[in-house]
Amino acid sequence: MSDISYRLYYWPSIPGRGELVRLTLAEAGVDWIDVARLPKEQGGGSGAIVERMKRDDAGVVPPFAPPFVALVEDGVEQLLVAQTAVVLDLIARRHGLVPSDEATRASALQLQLTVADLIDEAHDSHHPIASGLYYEDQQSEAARRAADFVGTRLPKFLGYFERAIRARGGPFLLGAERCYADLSLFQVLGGLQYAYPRTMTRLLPTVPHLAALPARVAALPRIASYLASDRHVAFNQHGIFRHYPELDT
Ligand SMILES: N[C@@H](CCC(=O)N[C@@H](CS)C(=O)NCC(=O)O)C(=O)O
Repeated sequence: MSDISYRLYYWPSIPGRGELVRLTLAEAGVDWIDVARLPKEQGGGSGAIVERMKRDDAGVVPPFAPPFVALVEDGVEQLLVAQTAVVLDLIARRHGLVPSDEATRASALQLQLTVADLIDEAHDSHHPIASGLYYEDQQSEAARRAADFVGTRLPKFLGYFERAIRARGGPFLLGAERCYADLSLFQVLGGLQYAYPRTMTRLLPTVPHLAALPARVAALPRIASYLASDRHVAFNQHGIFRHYPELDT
């Protein structure tokens, strides 16, 4: 049997999209190195990400942004993949986190990409003009955008995931078995709870199947031990999900 491990490249101090990859690697039960969280003298730090993105290796499509992952088999790097949904699909297919039939695999990817859309909109609710500007420089636009997010878009997304769980009988997105998209949805619901606690307290009772999902994911043995480990990165005010009480109306 070949020896498989992964090298994850993601910003060291925020959970962000990197946490979706960590949850998937943890549930897959594989070894991974969190490259940027290694000390600089061991090739870590954010510089390692930037350097890797700038490399023009023949035959390798360069990543545009983290997270990206290198698959290492028997000590040899086999491939480098970016875009969270593609990364998760790759890991999931190799380690049994998604059924192998084409229709179900496509459904999982559909759900994952819808989670990605929600992540983008959650981010844009506090940074609607530019990621590179401070929140304080776009606060009035953020107030307008967040009002639409909590009033219209978030209820629509949550209602959609509630219907999706019910469509295949639950309790997970694809039915009785968890898949990688459940892990991402778990992370996003946690992020929304962190960023918009008042709104989530109001909305969650309207989506009971979805509201029950986080406890089920957190109880998966590998996820429970990952969450208790120091590999897990908690939500903070620098990530995609930020708590600004004035936006949580
Ligand atoms: N669609 C990409 C988005 C990647 C992304 O926006 N990454 C963020 C961190 S979570 C980043 O560092 N972006 C840098 C940039 O867009 O220039 C994915 O889902 O992986």
